[in-house]
Amino acid sequence: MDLLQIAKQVAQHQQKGQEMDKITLSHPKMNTDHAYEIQKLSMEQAIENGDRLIGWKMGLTSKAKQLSVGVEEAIYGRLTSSMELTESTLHVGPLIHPRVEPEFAFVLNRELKGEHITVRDVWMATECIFPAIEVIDSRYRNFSFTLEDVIADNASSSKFILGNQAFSPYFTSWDTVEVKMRRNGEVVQSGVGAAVLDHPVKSIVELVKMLNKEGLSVQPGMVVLAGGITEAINVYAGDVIEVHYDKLGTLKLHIEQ
Ligand code: OOG
Ligand code: MG
Repeated sequence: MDLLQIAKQVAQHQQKGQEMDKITLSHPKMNTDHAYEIQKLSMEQAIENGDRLIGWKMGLTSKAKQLSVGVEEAIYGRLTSSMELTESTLHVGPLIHPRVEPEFAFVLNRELKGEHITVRDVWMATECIFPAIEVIDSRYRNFSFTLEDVIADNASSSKFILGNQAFSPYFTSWDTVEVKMRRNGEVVQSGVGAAVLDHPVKSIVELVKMLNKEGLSVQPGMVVLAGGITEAINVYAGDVIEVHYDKLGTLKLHIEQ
């Protein structure tokens, strides 16, 4: 199995927003180590083309999300500068079948690494937390994949947007924050912070442990998306998405062609 060759193909499909077949169809022996290596190599392709690694994301951190995609394990992906939306408009023309989900984004002010990382270490290293919306867009047909496929496709990462207001980590108990997502005024998903591994901070602990196995760490200044608080919903040009985070305000995303 030529991992670099596969990674180049994945990178192309990600850049062009084109569907592809599951890698496991042609490489049934691919395991999660191979898959994370493909993820790393494909993101290195993007970085060679001018993109920049700015953080990490956790995915499939809630039971509901695991059930909805049939994958029962948390995964991580890489966030780059080209994924960050700086205005509240998402253009779906270049994407395949985008979905959006509410998340919390942690911004770290010191390195986090090692298998013995604790919740306390994460709090001490958290500069601030933002309410966020993640846009996922699996490159696989029908958003259908195995654990290995979704890891190789950078955990379906596509875009993300942070709110304008940063909050102190001590502002609230993040597991109790209630979240409501509206599409064109109608509530389509609701959830609470505890959906993410009982408390979103645990997702950062989990990430650091997973990265440690690859000899990697979270760098100061990086942003980490902790994982979807509700299930993701499909979005189409013309939609207006509003996510209300109790006590933290509302994020809006205009979906355009
Ligand atoms: C995998 C990515 C999931 C999350 O927050 O759970 C994810 C997928 O569902 O395509 O980003
Ligand atoms: Mg997500």
